[in-house]
Amino acid sequence: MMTGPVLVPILGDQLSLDISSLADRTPDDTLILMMEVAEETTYVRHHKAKIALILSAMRHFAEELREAGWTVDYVRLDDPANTGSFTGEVTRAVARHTPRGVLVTEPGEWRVAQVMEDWRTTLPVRVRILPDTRFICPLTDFFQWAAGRRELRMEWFYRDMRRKTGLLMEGDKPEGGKWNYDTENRGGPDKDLDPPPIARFEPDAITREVLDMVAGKFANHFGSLDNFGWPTTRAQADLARDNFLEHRLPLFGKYQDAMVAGEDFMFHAALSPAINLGLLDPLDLCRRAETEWRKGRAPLEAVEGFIRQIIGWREYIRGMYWLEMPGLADANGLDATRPLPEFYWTGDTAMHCLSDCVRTTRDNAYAHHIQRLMVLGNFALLAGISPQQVADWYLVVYADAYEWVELPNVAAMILHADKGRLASKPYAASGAYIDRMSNYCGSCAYNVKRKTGPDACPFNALYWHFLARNEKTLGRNPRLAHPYATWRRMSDEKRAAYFDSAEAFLETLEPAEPGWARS
Ligand code: FAD
Ligand code: DLZ
Ligand code: SF4
Repeated sequence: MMTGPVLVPILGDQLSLDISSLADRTPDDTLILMMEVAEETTYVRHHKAKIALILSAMRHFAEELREAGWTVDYVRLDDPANTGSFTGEVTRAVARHTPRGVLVTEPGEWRVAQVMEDWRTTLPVRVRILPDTRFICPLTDFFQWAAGRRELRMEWFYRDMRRKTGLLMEGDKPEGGKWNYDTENRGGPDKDLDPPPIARFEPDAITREVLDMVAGKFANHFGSLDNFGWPTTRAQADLARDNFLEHRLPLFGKYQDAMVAGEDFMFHAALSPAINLGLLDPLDLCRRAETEWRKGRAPLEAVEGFIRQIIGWREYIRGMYWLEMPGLADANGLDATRPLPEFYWTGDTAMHCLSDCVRTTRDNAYAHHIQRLMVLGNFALLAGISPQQVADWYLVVYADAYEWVELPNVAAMILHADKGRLASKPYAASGAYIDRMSNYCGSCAYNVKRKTGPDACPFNALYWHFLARNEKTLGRNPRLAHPYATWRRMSDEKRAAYFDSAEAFLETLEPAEPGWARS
């Protein structure tokens, strides 16, 4: 019979003092286990900066816990006894500490949830798995919301979340009379835009040690460590949050869809890495954004847009992940099988929009939403790239990427692999959209106004190729009625020109070497 303290494993993206596994615990009767393990650092070949961020934040969190009086058993990656897996390390810790039970907060990923379920039978002590209360909508509530609905649209979910949290509400009515100010959030790349910089943090001794280790051990992973400045502590995350609220939130709304070459963060928050790690509380962040509006420091359309991303999109995406897994990982509703092009890793393409998006991804482990959706994602959709290969890429390259948030965005939002369970239509767009929302096209080798031929913007012919290719599946979608009517009205000659142009371009795509994403 084991009589030791309760063992509380805390995973790398559970770095919150109010994590549910600690809620009813006291330091004198609890042993916290944190594990750097090869299984997590290499199950995909994460961007170097993503690994550095997570390991540095974990080490800082262990310090924070110790300062708050908790006992932490911290297993480092370079510990010679490290077994390399969560299960191996929890098993070893159980043998070491003979705890009377294991108490853990549910993980963010299906893969790890299966691992934890196994602990119930393989470990010689009782294992309790608690819900992750850092999300505002419990999964049980989400499943109930989804049950029996024919259409699971984010907008309806979002309105319920507004009512539930009271954010931007006046009684039971939305502040300003409208739920959604998206139509006022469509500013393009105006000439004199000068977005204030995001907060960046000089690496301290802990971070420097991790950066050195990552540079050595993961040298052949994608991405650069040169610009590393992500917040790795709660105090830094608070500073990054305040910097955003004060300097960028006021214009966040208007320019949230705009792209400017070299302006890698625009007016976005750049807070997703800290939120997903647990360094920032999403509801607290939304309440602070609301205060900015109530105090007259940020306009309603900016604050509503920001809050919608978090209590709307983020929560909805997480609910959809657990609703649709495990099938979502293999879904391929549009039968897309083309391999991922090599330029997603190298940035080596004459398409300026894509090369700039890959560059910021490599330099910062970050691209903002509209780059992920309407450039990188749109291209993958139009070119018919395999959802599993695209999902692997997104999971590798972004500092904020965990499968629960990456996969629904990739497979469902951009690639329509779920046949429209999440989004009523694919976000397919030709070059005209990118030209309107960015300054990329002015300095591109391709001509965005040209529809076909070798110097025409590839997005133009690919757009029609995509619609034609998927007419059986998408041709009756009411939200695509207009483009399909245009396609059907086109002369055979024009259609053939689009088709040939797209095919000729697709022929030129070099497939990526296997091994970039998974060993
Ligand atoms: P902002 O634009 O300032 O938005 C504020 C916050 O809203 C974000 O920090 C994030 O927490 C939340 N948010 C906004 N949109 C979404 C969304 N669609 N899903 C979930 N949360 C959202 N986000 C991730 O956190 N991890 C991912 O792996 C990820 N993969 C994506 C893949 C694709 C194909 C697309 C289209 C989007 C993806 N997103 C992902 C969502 C979004 O692009 C990022 O959350 C955002 O770019 C993060 O930067 P930010 O903090 O500056 O966000
Ligand atoms: C992503 C990641 C990486 C790179 N390394 C670790 C690690 O060494 N230890 C750890 O606890 N977590 C790590 N993580 C985050 C986990 O992959 C994440 O907690 C699970 O995917 C569940 O969401
Ligand atoms: Fe991208 Fe086409 Fe514009 Fe070039 S012309 S930047 S490929 S949208």
